[in-house]
Amino acid sequence: MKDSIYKRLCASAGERGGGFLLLVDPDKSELPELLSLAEQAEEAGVDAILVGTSFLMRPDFHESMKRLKSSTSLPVILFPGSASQVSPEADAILFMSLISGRNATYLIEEQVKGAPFVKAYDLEAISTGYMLIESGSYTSVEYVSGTRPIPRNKPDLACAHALAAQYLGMKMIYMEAGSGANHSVPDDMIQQVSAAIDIPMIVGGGIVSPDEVSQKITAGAAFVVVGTRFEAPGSFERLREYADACHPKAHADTTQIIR
Ligand code: 1GP
Repeated sequence: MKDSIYKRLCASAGERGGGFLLLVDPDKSELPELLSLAEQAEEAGVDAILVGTSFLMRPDFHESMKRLKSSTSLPVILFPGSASQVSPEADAILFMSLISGRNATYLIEEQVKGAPFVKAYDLEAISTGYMLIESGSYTSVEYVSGTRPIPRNKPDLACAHALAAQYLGMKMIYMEAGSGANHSVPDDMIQQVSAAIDIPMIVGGGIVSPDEVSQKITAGAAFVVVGTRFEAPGSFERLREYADACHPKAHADTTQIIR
């Protein structure tokens, strides 16, 4: 099975202290904006582009993916809300199971529907335990998946879920507060889960500043995902600050060189 993108991202995150994944939601941006964002991402120091949404409403999704893929040399990784978002125009897919929920559709059914396409398109499948964490509001992913999140004051429950994913052989944990969440995943929960597991953790949802990115990395996230913050036209200018906050070791080295 292919694993080169996973290995490359993990190696880079190890060297630079973390990795920055930019989420592009195909339902929220027009094609020219998607392309412009992808073009600027590489220059800004983004490690990879995630593409996905809770509920796809874009009829030209596959054509848009093709244009997006040809506009960047960064890895393009699918972050699908369902099997209908498996596209041949990507390098890899976060092959996720919504392990915090008890809805068989998102635990295994969509995966069964999507698996033949992942194989046919020769996508690198990165097995990921996807955990929804309570964020202070009712999010799209909760509504669409019909699942309840893990309470934000129950890190022990989050640890048990993450460990189960690791023992099932999953390669990553994604702790998700939900797109546009009021509150991101709590730092103490990130700390406790990252101490409990040996696989890399992605953290996303409701992260709105470089300082918040730094806090998630310091707490133990290997990768931080930001999407909503860069959906407004012209918001790209601060992309580099977010990427730098995800790469504390690279930043420290540069500072030393300058000194
Ligand atoms: C959502 O974790 C991602 O699935 C990113 O969330 O859009 O809130 O940055 P935001």
